Formats: sequence, C-alpha cells, structure tokens
Amino acid sequence: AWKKFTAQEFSTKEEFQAEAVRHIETTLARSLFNCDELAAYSGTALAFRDRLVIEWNKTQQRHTFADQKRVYYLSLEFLMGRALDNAMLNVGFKNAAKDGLSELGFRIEDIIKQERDAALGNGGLGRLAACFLDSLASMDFPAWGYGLRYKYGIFKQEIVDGYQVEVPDYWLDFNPWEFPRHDITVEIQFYGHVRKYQDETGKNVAVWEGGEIVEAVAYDVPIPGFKTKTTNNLRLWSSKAASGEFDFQKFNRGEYESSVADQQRAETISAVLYPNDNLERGKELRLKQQYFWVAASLFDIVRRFKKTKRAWAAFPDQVAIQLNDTHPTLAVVELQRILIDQEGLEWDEAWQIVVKTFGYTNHTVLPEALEKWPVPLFQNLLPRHLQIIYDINLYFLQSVERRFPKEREMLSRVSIIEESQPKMVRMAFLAIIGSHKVNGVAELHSDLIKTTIFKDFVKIYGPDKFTNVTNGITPRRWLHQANPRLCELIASKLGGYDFLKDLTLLGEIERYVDDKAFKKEWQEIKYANKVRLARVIKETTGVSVNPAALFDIQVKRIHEYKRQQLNIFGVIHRYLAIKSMTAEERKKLAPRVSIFGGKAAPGYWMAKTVIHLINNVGAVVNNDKDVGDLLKVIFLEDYNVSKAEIICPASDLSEHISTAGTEASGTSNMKFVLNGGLIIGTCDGANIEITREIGESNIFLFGNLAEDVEELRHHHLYGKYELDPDLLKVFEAIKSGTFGDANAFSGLVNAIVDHGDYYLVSDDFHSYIQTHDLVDEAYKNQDEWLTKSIQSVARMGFFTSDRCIQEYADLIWNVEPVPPKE
Ligand code: 26W
Repeated sequence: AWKKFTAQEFSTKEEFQAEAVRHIETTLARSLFNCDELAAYSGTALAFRDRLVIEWNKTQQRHTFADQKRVYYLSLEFLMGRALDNAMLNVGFKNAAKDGLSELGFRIEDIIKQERDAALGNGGLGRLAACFLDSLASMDFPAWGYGLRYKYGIFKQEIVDGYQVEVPDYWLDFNPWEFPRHDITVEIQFYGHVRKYQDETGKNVAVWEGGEIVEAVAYDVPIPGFKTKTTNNLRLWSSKAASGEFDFQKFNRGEYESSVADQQRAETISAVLYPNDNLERGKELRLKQQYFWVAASLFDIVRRFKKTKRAWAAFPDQVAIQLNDTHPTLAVVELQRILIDQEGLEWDEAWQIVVKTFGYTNHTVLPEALEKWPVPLFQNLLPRHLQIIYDINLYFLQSVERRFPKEREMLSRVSIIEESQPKMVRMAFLAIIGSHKVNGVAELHSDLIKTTIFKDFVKIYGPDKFTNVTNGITPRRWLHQANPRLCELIASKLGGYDFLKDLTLLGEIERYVDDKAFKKEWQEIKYANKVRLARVIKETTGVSVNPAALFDIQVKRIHEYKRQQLNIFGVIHRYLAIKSMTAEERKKLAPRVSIFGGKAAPGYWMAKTVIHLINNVGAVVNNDKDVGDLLKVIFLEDYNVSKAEIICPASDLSEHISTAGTEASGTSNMKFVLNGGLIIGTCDGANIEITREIGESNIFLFGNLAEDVEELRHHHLYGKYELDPDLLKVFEAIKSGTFGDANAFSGLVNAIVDHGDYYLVSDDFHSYIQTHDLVDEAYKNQDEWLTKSIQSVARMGFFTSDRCIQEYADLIWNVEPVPPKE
C-alpha cells in the first residue's frame, strides 16, 4: 500500500524557512551562502506551491466525484501577471513568509518583484479571463481555463529616443507555477483532404485523411481561490512535433537537419502571442493556433465526459463552454465534427448538443477587429471543417428563408460566408449560430451589438438569445494585493475582510465620509501610494515628480479609438496656457503630473506616433523652467499587470476617454475607482454604469454621446465644419516645431484636419478642456475630493468579477458551485 503523502505544511516563520531552505538546497541545488533574491523568490514560491498542489489535487478529485456540470473558459489570452503574492494571500501565511524572509535578510516586496509577469495577453480581454479564473475558484465553481502556452508573451516595450522598441518576452526560464503533463498529449491534424463514401448501411461517411500531425502537450497551472480550499486548473497547450514514424524515418535516412526543421515548424504554433489588440490580420499561423488549441481542449473535454459513461444527449448537462470572443469559434465546428464523424450521431442530434453547450461573449464592435478568414485558406488548412461550416450555413439559411420568405436580401447579410473576392468565413456569425447565448460586456455595448452588427440575428432568434453581463474585476488582486493599506483601513471599519468576497459590503464605509480621522488616513494612504509611484517614475525615467501634484493617468493599449491623442493635445493646450500666464496666475494653478502608459501594436504606425509625441512633449515640458512643478508629462514604459498594481492605487484622476460607442466596457476604469481615484471619461462602456452606481457628482463626464457619433462623422465627410479653435492652436505649436520635427506628427494632425476626424477628437476637445478645468477647481477642495473618493469606493460593489461569474452561472451556464466539505 502507498503511504499517504502529506505536504510539509507550515504556519510559523520557522516552518516556512525550513521549507523554503529545503527547496533552495535540494530542488534548486543552491547553497544558502550564495542565496540571492532570485533564489529566495524560487524557494518561497516552491514552498507555497507545495501547499497549492495538495489542495489542487483534492479539488480535482472532489469535482470528479461530485460529477456535476463543469465550466470551460476558452480564451486565447490569460493575462495573469505575477502569481506569488496572490498565492500567499489566498493560501494565507503571507506573514510567516514575510517574517521568515526578513530573518534571512530579504524584504518580501523585493522577493515578490523577482517574478516575471505571465503576460499571455494583450489587454482587457486577457486580464478579464484572469479575473474570471480568480472568481470561479473563489466561488467554488468547478471550472477549467483552456489556453495556449506561448513561449513568448506580449513583447516588452522599451522607449528609445522617444520611440517604442519591441523586445521579445521569453518568460519561461524558471516558472514554478506550471506543471508539464508529458503524459497528457493530443495529436492535432492539419491540411490533408476529405474522402466521402457510403457505408454498408447507406450512411454518408466523411474521413479526413493525410496532411500533417502536430502534438499538443498539456501544461497545468493551479488557480487558488480566496478563503476556500478550491484550487482550479488552467490548462495551457504547447505544440511539438509528433513523435511518429515520419521523423523517425527521416532521421534514419540521415536527414537530420530536415527532421529538426519539422520539429521547429511544429513548435512555432505555440511560440508567440499575436500582439494585436482590436485588429484582425488573417494570418495562417493564427488560424493554426486557434485550431490547435481548440482541438486539444475539446478532445480533453470529450475524453472527460466519456469517462462518465453517459449518453451524448447529457453532454450539455455536464459541460458548458464559454467562447472568449470569436477566437475559439472553431470549437463549435470541431464538436459537431467529433459527434458526427467520430461518434456517429445524426446531424440534428449533434447540432442540438453543440448549441446547448456553447455561449459566446463579444468584446468589440470595431469592424477592423471582427474575425474573418479567407475560404481558400480554410479549405487548405481545415478541409473537413469548411464542409461542416457550409452545412451549418445551409441549414441556417434554409430556416431563415422559411421564416422570412419576403426578406431575401437578409440571407446574404446573415450568411456565414461573405460573398467577397475571396469569400470569407465570418466567425462572429458562426459563433452566434453555434451558441445558445450571446453576451456583450457592458449595457451600452450589449445594446449596440443588438442594434448594429447583430441586428438581423435579433430578428431571427428573438431578443432572449442576447444578453448582457457587465464586466468586473477581482478585488483580491486589485484591492487586497495592490493596495494593502487601503484594504486594511476598510477592514478595520468593517470588522474583517469579508468584503473581499462580498464587495457590496463596501457600502458600509460610506458612514465614515464625515469621520475626520478616517478621511485623514484615507488621504495619507493615497499620498503614500503616489510616493511609491513617484519612486518608480524617478527610477525608470529620471524625472522627479511632486507627489502632492494631481496625478492624472491614462494607461491602456494605445489605440486611436481610446484617444490618447486627445489627452496629449489637452496636455499641450495646458502647457501653452501656462506659458502665457503671469506669475500670479501660475500660483493659482494646481500642479499636475500627466502619466501615460501602454503598448502599441508593432505594426500600428499611428499608435506609435502618439507614443513619440507624448515623449517629445515630455522632453520639452519637463525641462521648461517657466513650468516647473505645474506640469510634468511622463510616459511609463512597458505597462503590464504588475505595473498596473502600482499605478492604479496612485491616481487622483484617470482617463477613460474613448469615442462614445467604441470601448465595449473597459475594466481599468473599475480598478482606478476601487482604489479611490476619480474618473474623467466619456459616456462609453462601463463608465455609464459606474456613474449610475457612484453618482453623477462623483465623475467628470464630457463629450458627445454614442447616438450622435454617426451623424457627426457623416457631417465631417460631407458637410462644412470647423475644427475647434483651441485645438488648432495646439496644431500650430506642433507644426512650428515646438516638440521636434513637425513632419513626424503630420499623420496624427492630418487624421483630424484632412481625413474626417473619425474619432471625433475635435468635436470633444472643448468639453474635454472645460471638464479638466472643473477637475482643477474640484481638486483644490481636498475635503470634498476625499468625500467623492470615499463615496465612490463605497459604491463599487457591483463591479466585482464575482458578480459577473454569478450572472454567467445563472444566465448562461446553469452551473452550481461544488464547495469543499468541512
Ligand atoms: C483578432 C484580433 C483581436 C484581438 C483581441 C480582436 C479583438 C481582440 C479583443 C476582443 C480586444 C479586447 O481586448 N477587447 C476589450 O475587452 C475588454 C474585456 O471585455 C473590454 O473591457 C474592452 O473594452 C475591450 O476593448
């Protein structure tokens, strides 16, 4: 009999030290005498990992035994950030580690910083997936994430002479949080052809033959819940050459090099995360990534279901699969293929199962982000899937034709195949047709998809198929971990940390808005967080900023629709105003620090130009003696999750200023408000619901409304209109070379002056400037500002990702938690 394995549990600092030292000496084979910070990090991580693993195994056994419906969250991106602090706070015993490390001569904050971010995502969509995993585990849902194990995550951004330079992010050197499962592999087929015939019974059979095989290997990452023993699994697939006859023979024939080349080609599939955010560029390798990941995941899910020995009709009672945007839409086709080609089900029976299984979340309405794949490319790479798509489309169009016989034009509008040259497969339409629910990520966005891009489908399916689940964020990472002092202050008033699992409890702190001591502490914590950020700014840019100044922050991917150009034009306007002021006037002005951060997609020239302009403006403004502390302009390089944890708690004001109707939700807006910052923003995405929750007097809204955008754009192109005079003065300054060679920025200016100002920068400029003046006035009254800050935090309960997960569970998945017994 096996002796039952028990983990080396620890609760005291001595016990922690014993575990960490054991790992440093044996697992890492390092001597304690040359233990540096990286070794101390590794030992600490491995000590906590041991504890996670035990609960992880137990959770998986419990979930298997409970035999209940599971959720599978399919996402091409999981932007996890660092894991150690999260593990310590969730498992508990962070203090034991802190004291233990301190005795060994280390500060725990320095040790935490040794870990590299797991940056397997671009932005909002990937970070949302990470927050959802945290909530699913914390709420005891039996859930798995499925993704790709990229060898290179999102590139690292360096700023050289004001320009963005991309550096590859090879992050896997030492990753204690992943467990390779060399025994869990799936063979994935590409290319080849389809042979169709009738079998003895007269049944039509399709066989997908030939082509090439690549192997998918599972790597598992434990996802601990907060204040629960539930530890879920994130399974990431890595590609490698299949170890079959083929390369073996080549090898024997002495074709060593070509056998290695095959291997490299296979490994390319999971090599790199595509760095585009909200931009689709039909590359074959991307479709290969999608199918590779989807096919491996579905094989795994089906294999697990088959072990329960149930009839196929029970599949949707055991399995809910959520499609994080259209990237995993091939899963719809793959499941239909498995059911009809491999399991022998009839088409209709299979299709019913498919539709009941899937839900689809849409994250963008930008036309350039909607996935479409050329039919010829599809035909070559996935010939059988293309046939199935054609059949899905045929049956769908037939049913539409029957129900709407008088609306023949609708057929080409809703067809999965776009009749262009070449023809294209519209993935969003396939996702809608293959799912039982479709949701947007904020109320405005969910309304917009119903009235614009998916309008016809609302008519076809009725409004009930379409729903809204407003995004949320995990308060564990974005309050507990990022802002421990604020969290502690709140806990001291609420009598504990229960609010981290029921964020609506935050409402209780509103009773302290007039409590002088509370307010003072609130203010001190914000100041300390600003000092912490000021230190990072000094270290990375060399610029000293005054922590008493108003910190005005915009951090997110650089994109024209997010309008960092509006922000920097506003900054230039402020600079020009300061230059023309008398000394007396300057004294009345509230000092500001304008902070920017975010990556531009490597091929997005306009976004890169915006970064360049921000840096050039900073170089001028930050060295202008007339300006001094009144204005500083900072571009923080390489914005990522761990930087966000420092930045979000340090804002007085953050900017969420997208053209109305373009930002599906936004989630950093929630992070900033939860940390006591106020927002300047447009009536877009979740800003609208944030306003509803915290009150209109606690947010600085400006700009045109979504309903007016279309008409304004039309007017720009076909009417007579004049640009905002203050904006023209900003352009004059740029053109006169105030911020370096004007030619470098002509594209940015011309987009507004000559090319129709698609994002309505000029239309919103005046109200943006005016609203910033209101911010200045409001900031002068610190007592009222603090009231706004406290009230806002108190009213943010709605935006926990726990609430989102509950809504998905009730509205879309129909799953129940499986809590640990005890
Ligand atoms: C195929 C290229 C591509 C890559 C990523 C197209 C689209 C995407 C994502 C859907 C873009 C994205 O991250 N969207 C963001 O999703 C967040 C989470 O719902 C929202 O908060 C953001 O508003 C939305 O821009």
